[in-house]
Amino acid sequence: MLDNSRLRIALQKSGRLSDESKRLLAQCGIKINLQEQRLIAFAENMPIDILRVRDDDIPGLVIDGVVDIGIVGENVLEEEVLDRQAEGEDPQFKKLRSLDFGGCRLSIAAPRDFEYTGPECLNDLRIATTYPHLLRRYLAQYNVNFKTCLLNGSVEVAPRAGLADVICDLVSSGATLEANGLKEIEVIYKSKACLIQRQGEISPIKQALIDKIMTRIQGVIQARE
Ligand code: PRT
Ligand code: ZN
Repeated sequence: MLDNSRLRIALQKSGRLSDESKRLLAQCGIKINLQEQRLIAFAENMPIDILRVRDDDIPGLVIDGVVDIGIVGENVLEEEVLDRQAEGEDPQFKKLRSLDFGGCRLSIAAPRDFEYTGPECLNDLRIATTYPHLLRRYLAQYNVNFKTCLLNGSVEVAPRAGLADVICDLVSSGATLEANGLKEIEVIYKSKACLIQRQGEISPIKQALIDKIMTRIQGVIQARE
């Protein structure tokens, strides 16, 4: 077991948020020796342990109180919250702040020749996505029913492969959609990376450390603006 007196921070191990997450902690003065294959890393100059996991696991680790704080995309966080709520849970956590990286949007995209006049056009279509709950919440506003094709990767090839009519996936530059003959027709959620803390009691020492990190993050982000 990890030492419970040390602050536990969950970061994405490798992916679009990992470099910026590491850089942010480094700029806050936290010295971490990250060895590529290790799940856990220890800060040399502060009582902090870093857990390096898949981004999808971070909201659950915070909500379940396994780690004290975590950095994750709001898209992944919100989907996890909706998923747990659908299971009858009441997931709790504190959002400490949005961060200045990981910006993207979750959008519905259709083959270029699709004639789109509004969300109603999507009624009864099959939509490929990794984010079924965010998609359902959005389309419910328009009373649109749809069938899902759940994919954790390669979502953009689903229409061409005949698996789905349209997709709902993350977009940043739009190049992936373009390369797959798709056009963005509806932005359903705008996301950035954010810092979250577990709910519940925390030792004064750990809380003081979180407060110190928050003050430093504020300074780092302000200096970048
Ligand atoms: O292995 P692990 O599960 O940890 O990582 P992952 O592969 O699930 O996630 P990863 O590293 O791709 O993304 C982590 C987080 O980065 C996401 O949850 C978002 O919060 C954020 N983010 C920001 C993005 C993008 N931009 C992004 N463009 N995540 C994914 N993409 C993908 C998108 O899915 C599509 O395939 O990039 C492609 C589109 O990019 P453009 O530039 O061509 O539009
Ligand atoms: Zn992931």
